[in-house]
Amino acid sequence: MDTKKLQTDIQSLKGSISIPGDKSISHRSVMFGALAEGETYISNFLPGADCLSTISCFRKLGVDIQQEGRNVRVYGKGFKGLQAPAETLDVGNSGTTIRLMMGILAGQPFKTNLVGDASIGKRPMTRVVKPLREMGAEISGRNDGEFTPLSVQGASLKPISYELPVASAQVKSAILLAGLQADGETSVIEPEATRDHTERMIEQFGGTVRRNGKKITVSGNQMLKGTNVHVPGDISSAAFFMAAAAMTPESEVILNNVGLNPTRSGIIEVMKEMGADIHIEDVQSQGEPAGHITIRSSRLKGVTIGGRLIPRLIDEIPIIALLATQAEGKTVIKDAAELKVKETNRIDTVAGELKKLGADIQPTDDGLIIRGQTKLSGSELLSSHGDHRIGMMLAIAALISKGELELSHAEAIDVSYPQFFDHVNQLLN
Ligand code: SPQ
Repeated sequence: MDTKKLQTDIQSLKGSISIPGDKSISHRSVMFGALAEGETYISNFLPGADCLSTISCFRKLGVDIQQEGRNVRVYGKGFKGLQAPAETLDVGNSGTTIRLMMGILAGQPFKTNLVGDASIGKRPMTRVVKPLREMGAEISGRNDGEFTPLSVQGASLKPISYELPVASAQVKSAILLAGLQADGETSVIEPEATRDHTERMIEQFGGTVRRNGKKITVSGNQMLKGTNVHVPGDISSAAFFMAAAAMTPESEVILNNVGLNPTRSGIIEVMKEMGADIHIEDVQSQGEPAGHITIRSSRLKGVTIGGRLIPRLIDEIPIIALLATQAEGKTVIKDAAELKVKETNRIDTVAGELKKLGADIQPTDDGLIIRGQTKLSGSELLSSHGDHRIGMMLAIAALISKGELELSHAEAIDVSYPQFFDHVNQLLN
């Protein structure tokens, strides 16, 4: 366990940084690269712990993957070329790895055992297990497959039409990945639109996907072809510096090449509504839209966030909660009960940790209520609780707090942003 002294009470943030590659897209580029025929070259890959877990799982399935920092070459085996692993696949802390892998493994003619860390052991898997069993896979695990360790015995899959009970890109993607191996057409109907990187990537690798409102359909037995993927910067990582610059006086920060996929960019709309000064310059992109974001300090006001906006900013809610402590008036975050089943129960961890700094924040059944503006200060030990997004939110909270602050389990940040503290220091100098 790493305990890290945090920088507190800063004057301003200035400068520009290149945000590391998007975690969701990095995972998928390795997965599709492995399932495609031929070679895939990935640039600006995120070498965070979660994406490295995905690489390690595919190597155990017989896929040759060369990774040097942000450059990755995947020598694809096609859907029929994966090998039965000699060992259990360890997904570490990564929900995306385990849920999408299950969709892939459901169609493979062998049995695979899957484990993860203690946090993965508490995250619900029935949401993926149920549709994959309907398609014909045999899945067993603790509590009838609700939790890891899990094993997946793949089969020849039947296509299904499946209405998702929760808005989840991971469940949608698992079903689509299984659907690509099924005999016929598989559809997923979403309650609200979620991130569509899987759909975009099917097309980028030469496959076909049909979208009709909230219904997404793929046909089975498609052949995917290896390609070049340039991963844009992760808006979920950029969000920490967008918030930091907006909250600290006389700040101006430029974040280069950030992914601006509309299914992920809810944070920009919310911050604009709060009064943030944000300017976006679009850049050319292949597969995924991207741009440079300039953000300056400004006066902020409270907002209400809920409904279909939630899946578009679900991972940014911890940092939005911090931002709300610096906004005038009340911020209400609702319809976000999914936060309870992330790396931690993010409703409880956000409220509990920000209270240590004096924030006026109340957890609710499906979100948070925050009243601002509060000057933050404290001396109690802060904790990431092993959750990267909580760790980064607290490091940004410290920047605007008075007092001497330390963060325990700071190593969790490596899951999605190993360069995070270097970038904080870069913007302070
Ligand atoms: O991979 P993991 O651990 O689930 O990561 C998180 C995160 O904060 O980085 C969630 F805890 O992001 C998910 C996100 O919340 C990544 C993701 C994806 O790549 O498809 C989709 C979202 O999860 P879900 O459950 O809504 O599908």
